[in-house]
Amino acid sequence: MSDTSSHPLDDPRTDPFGVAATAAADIARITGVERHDIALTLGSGWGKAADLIGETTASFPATEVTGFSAPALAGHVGTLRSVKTPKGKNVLVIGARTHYYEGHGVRRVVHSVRTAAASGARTMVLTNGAGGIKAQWNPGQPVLISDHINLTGDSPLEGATFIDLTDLYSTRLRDIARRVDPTLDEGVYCQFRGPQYETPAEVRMAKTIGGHIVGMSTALEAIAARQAGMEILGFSLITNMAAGIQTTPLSHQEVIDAGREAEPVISSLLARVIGEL
Ligand code: 8IG
Repeated sequence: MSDTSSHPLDDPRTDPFGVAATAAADIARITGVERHDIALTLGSGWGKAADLIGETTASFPATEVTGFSAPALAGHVGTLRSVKTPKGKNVLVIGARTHYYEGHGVRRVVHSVRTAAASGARTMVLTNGAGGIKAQWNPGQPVLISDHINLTGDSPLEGATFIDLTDLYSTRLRDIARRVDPTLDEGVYCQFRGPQYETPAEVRMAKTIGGHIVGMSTALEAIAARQAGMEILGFSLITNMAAGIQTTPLSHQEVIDAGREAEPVISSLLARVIGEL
């Protein structure tokens, strides 16, 4: 499904950072908050966290902000919020993720991250629902992302932009998260293009090359966040064991159900971690 209306990021002559700056100005105007300190992208299952982080001072459809697209999927809420933590930090909560598999190009995928950076955020917290490869994990379990393997064959960087990705998922922030919950395990996130889930053979490949988590969102966003100079914390909710690790077929409904069940626990975990940032 392609829409025929023009989008500012679809014209290759447009500067994506200029669009992000305009979007940040929109957010400052709508929220009355000049700068945000932390940005949080909510993936499947993480939606309730926003309520626990602090006081929501503004909540508005992402479509009111330059360059944001309407959500492609029910369960992916297209709302942006400004939340003030008890310590007085302003958190921009992004409930509207554009996925690579929507086919709108990587500029639109990372627009929310670039907008968050342009809004002042120095910390980017990325959450997602994903498949688990490690045998000891169970659906409903949150894990930290320690590193990633980008299997999309694409990048948010344009031209000869050589960006270092060492410690992309900040060791410092992971340590803070583990202080809040010492039981948190971590793993390497493999981003597949999707939208189909993997074959069992693809999951075996991911495992062989060092992957522990399979998903469709976070690696491209993390690269853009690093380019913008942000410090990154990544969480995956294991909603299902990856294909072939679990013997039953994967279903979107299973993913939704696991997310709903885990939501109270992981949301409070996330809120406590953000309170420590
Ligand atoms: I939720 O098993 C969720 N997202 N690629 N594989 C991939 N993405 C996912 C999966 C999964 N589960």
